[in-house]
Amino acid sequence: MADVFLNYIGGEWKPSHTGKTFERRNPATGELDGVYTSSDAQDVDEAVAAAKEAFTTWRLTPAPKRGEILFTVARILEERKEALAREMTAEMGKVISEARGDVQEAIDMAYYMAGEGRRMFGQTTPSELRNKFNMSVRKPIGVCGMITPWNFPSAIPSWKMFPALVTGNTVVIKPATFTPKLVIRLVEVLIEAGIPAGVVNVVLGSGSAVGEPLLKHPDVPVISFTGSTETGKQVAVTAAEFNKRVTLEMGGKNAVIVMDDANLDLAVDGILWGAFGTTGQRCTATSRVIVHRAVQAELAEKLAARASVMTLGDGLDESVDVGPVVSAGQLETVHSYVEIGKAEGATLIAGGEIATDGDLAKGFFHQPTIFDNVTRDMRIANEEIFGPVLSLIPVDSLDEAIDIANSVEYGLSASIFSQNVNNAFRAMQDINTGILYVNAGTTGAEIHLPFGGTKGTGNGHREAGTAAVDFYTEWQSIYVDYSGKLQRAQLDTE
Ligand code: UN1
Repeated sequence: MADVFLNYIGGEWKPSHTGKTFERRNPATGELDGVYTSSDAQDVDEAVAAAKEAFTTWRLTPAPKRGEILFTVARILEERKEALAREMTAEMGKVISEARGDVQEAIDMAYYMAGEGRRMFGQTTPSELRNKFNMSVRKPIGVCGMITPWNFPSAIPSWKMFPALVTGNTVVIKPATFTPKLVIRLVEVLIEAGIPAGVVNVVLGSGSAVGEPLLKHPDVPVISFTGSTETGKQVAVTAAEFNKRVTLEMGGKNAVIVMDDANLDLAVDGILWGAFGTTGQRCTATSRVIVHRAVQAELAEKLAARASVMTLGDGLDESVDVGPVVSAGQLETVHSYVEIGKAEGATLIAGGEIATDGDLAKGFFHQPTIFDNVTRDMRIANEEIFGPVLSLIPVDSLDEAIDIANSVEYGLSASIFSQNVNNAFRAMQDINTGILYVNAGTTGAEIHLPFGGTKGTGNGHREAGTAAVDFYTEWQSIYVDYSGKLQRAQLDTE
């Protein structure tokens, strides 16, 4: 089993009892990238039991000490950043510069949550009675089940694990089957940094064989899920049956508004980065450009010119702009939307084809694609594509632009390019998304602010920043009466 990556349960690397494996191939080259043990409910039971046992001591480990382990995690990740980034590119395809950014996001989160070990602020309040002391403290909840996606293989697992750990919870994580390696690497770093046995457990395998039993396990009171809206809604329904606390980060259909007074060259930079970074496979990707008619033609021309010369290829080559999509299935989905856009009558102004020249034929490459003259009711203007396809929707006013920006079922990220401060503040006030940018694209969230979305994107929770600390803790309000007599609140007041 030497070449098979294993589960990590109760402080030991071990194969699943199923004896089965699954493999992952590099989406740029088709080469074998890793073989993984393929688990099921029995492995989940074992991992949850280990996490439950470890919770009894980890919850009492002083929070600053837990934070120090995360500080060490950050230091090790810094040393290993380049190696991890290279493994990430080989595993899921994003270009190497962006893979470095993904690891950096985990480093940032480790430092942030390390500091949280010395904060975890609660409240003290006055009492309405004399000789009585009131306070609220944060308590860990227990075993947290985490189901993570493949598009940010270091960042998103770190957003979930580090706040859960610093606040005293234990973890069972099921990484996406496309990116188990990067989560294993993260756990190796946690082990080196001194995380005790059982505090973090990894179970590898599919959503149905591992994710579902984890979701339904009675000893897992917390579930954190990032993935599609379709699956997320089912997660919410199941979690509700078991009265679990659940955070959902789901789809996006993020819009950039370009007003007639925008700095167009800046808008072009922001849009291309937002639309084609990570090959469009971000929840926060720019997939709609809502453009004022006065600048539509000029913007379309500039975008098409730049998109058409972007270099496709293996992301390990520093000169490559756009890597592959993650899988054959994803390539098919992306391309089906190109056909849908054409059939709906949108004007194709860049790309549109699956790319198969030379070595590209070995991987899953799709040309950066732009449609112009898209209307608000078209499917390509409403459905999440999760690939390098961008739609330009012309409008006559800011009111119309904001109305269209808000008209989709999702509410993750949006942006406005305008040099008019009044337009910017109108957008900030009236756009209904969890994240909003002014004069930047729709991607680039930093880990110290809440991350998440409104409407179909989420369920009201946020990840990152202090919002994550809220999610992974339960409040306990404590009243200490040192008067030596019965004092009845609301009755014995002065
Ligand atoms: C995601 O797309 O799921 O803001 C996460 C961004 C990144 C995180 C994206 N920092 O685009």
